[in-house]
Amino acid sequence: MAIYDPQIETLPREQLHKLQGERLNWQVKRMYERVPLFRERMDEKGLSPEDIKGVEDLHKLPFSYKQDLRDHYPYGLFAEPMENIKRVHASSGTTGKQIVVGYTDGDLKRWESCVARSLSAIGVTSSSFVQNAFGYGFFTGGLGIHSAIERIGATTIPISAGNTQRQLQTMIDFSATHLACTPSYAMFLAETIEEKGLRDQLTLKAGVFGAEPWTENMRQEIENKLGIKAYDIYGLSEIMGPGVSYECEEQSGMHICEDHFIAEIIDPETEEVLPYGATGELVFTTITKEGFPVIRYRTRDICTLNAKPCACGRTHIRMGKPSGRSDDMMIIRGVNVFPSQIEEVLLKVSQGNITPNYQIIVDRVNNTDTLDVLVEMSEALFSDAVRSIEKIEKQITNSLRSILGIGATVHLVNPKTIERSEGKAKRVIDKRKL
Ligand code: DLL
Repeated sequence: MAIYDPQIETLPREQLHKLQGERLNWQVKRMYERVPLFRERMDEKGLSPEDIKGVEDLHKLPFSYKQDLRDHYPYGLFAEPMENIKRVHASSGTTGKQIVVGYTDGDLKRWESCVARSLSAIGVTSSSFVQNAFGYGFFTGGLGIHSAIERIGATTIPISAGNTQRQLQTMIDFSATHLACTPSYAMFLAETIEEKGLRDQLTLKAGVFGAEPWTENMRQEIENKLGIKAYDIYGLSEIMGPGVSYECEEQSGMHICEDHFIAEIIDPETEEVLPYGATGELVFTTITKEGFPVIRYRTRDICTLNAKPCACGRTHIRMGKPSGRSDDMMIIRGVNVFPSQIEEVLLKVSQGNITPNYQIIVDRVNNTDTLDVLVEMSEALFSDAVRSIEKIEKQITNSLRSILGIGATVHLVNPKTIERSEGKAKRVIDKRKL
């Protein structure tokens, strides 16, 4: 598969490190002059831009947080005058007021090139047809992918998310070779294609999916049902949008565009920087962003970094699949519970009996928190004459109790009964907050 920007994507690490240092110095100086909140935080630490000589000094710099964007809503953290801001995007997230980010012309071009790296890595060329089923609008998925398809010179099919019948008709009639959307929507499309027996009419070769956590299990299902290769792409609005990192043909971690972003992993409690390979919270510093740059931004995404050389030849480090966000944590009967823990249990007991479609429902009944886990059984189990449903429910309940330390009620439900999503899946319904 072609490397979009070989000079940068395979730059020897010492040179990359040097480039990052130069860009970091530029950014810190510029933000100190232009972003009052950053200057205040530097002053509080008794730091001046001259104290930052290179990447080795990064750990001295103050962190930044999602709350900062809310507190300075909408434009308070921009580092360019508004006449240089060419586009804004916004994200409402699952909690709280929406956040707004802004891009200069240069930012939009750099974003395009990062996503173009991802699309090239999955085999998109000027003769491809890319069906872009990410939502267009404030969400960065639609327009972020769109510009890169145009940049590569492939044919864009800008269908946006939703309207599944039309998606399938278009995919077939317009000979789509590549698909971009959330993994949950890809699963939904794949199931519908299987149900309608349309697989033979597809010309799809590969797809790029992201914007939410997804498991290797989901990857398998999408690849098998659609007969394609399914690649991961990661990003967040605060840093840029899709394309902060992307998978290559090795499908073993996502290469971070390190010429634009410096990644660190920290212990979210102690804020200590952890070595490569350790699991912790991902923190990003944007070293080329003009409109809305951030230093040491706490993403809340939990994952690992891998600095081992990749067989594809790219030198940029890889991040593992984020397993979820540290702020996804629920407190149930006084116990901290992460959706990813529940997902892990489901993966372990799966063995072809259950599908990756599940939903967690938390409620409060008679002043006690309740936890219900709904999991769709597989078609095979559904049509199994012996139907060992109760046994599997019990097995999941026991595993959940030993991992979470609290009881949960597990329901194996019929295939295709959990609501499907056209965008990011809603895995948790916390009725206590409704
Ligand atoms: O989801 C940007 C994006 C669009 C990425 C299209 C990939 C494809 P936000 O809406 O700001 O931006 O949400 C960002 O989504 O902090 C992660 O928690 C999660 N996320 C994004 N990509 C992945 C992924 C877009 N590949 C938040 N795997 C991030 C796991 C992901 N989680």
